[in-house]
Amino acid sequence: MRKKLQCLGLCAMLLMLAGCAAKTPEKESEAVVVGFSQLGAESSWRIANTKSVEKAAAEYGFGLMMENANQKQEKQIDAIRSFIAYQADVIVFSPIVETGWHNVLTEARQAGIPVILVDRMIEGEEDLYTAYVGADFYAEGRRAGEYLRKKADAEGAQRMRIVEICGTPDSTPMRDRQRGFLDELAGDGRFEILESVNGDFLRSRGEECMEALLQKYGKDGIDVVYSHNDSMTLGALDVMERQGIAAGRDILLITVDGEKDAVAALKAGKVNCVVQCTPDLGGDVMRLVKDLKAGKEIPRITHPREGAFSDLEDLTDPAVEGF
Ligand code: GZL
Repeated sequence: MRKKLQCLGLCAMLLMLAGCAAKTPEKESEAVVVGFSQLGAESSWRIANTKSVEKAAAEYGFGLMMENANQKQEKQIDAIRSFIAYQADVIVFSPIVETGWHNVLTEARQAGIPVILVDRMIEGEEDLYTAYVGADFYAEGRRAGEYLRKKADAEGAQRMRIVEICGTPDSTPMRDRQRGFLDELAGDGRFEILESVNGDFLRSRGEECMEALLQKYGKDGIDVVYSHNDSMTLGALDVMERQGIAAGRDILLITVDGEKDAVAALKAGKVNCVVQCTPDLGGDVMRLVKDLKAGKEIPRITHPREGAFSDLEDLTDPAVEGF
């Protein structure tokens, strides 16, 4: 009996070793599993970003476990813990806010799983993530301010009263789009920020904010709306049109993202400046995953190329298009 068991044990071990030996490098790359925690589906930008990550993972032959947190940080934390339990090869996530990640990212580091941030940053904790792929939001804010300075020059405006509709509080795009805009206008006495309100990157909240701001300041009391994303801008546009306000003329509109509807509104003269923020980050992310798994050094920060379109330039250029 013992002999028979020894023989079975030997066969089992041989089969297991054979299985391991069958893994070729190509097979290894197909075996790469990426855990992706997406923060939500709050805007066209976010939906396009999710599609970009999914498409790139498929192109690289990586397995992708994606969890959508529907704007809840605690759901992102749960998702990251599930990726750790599954022993994903790499964790990719877009932190909805910059703080509150220390414990879960420490768990990922203790599990030996590298973390790549996509689209948004976290505050400090530099040793808890390997790389960041996403926009330079501060530069986006400065581009918005630069446009407004040039517009004021072109129009000979001596005073511009600005209301700001902001994105999700404590998020990187909100913080840095505001900081870049204010820094660009600092010291120029022509510009006055009347109020900054939270629109949470949502179209419905953008509508509510615009109604409240018009109620408070009147349509003759506001010269410029600076909105941190197109979704909120399109909501604000709806309100202006309902109230017979000539958006783009009576009140200037500066927006960020560059989705098709916003670029169409620019070409129709209803929006004055669209600052680009590309959602197409998946290719850069998955290239870094591949290099990481190959043991290569990867860049700490990867910013996509971005610019801006405005009514101060030729909008018939075919390059002026949205995503
Ligand atoms: C920017 C991204 C922002 C977009 C919004 O990279 O984080 O979040 O500007 C989206 O449209 O909701």
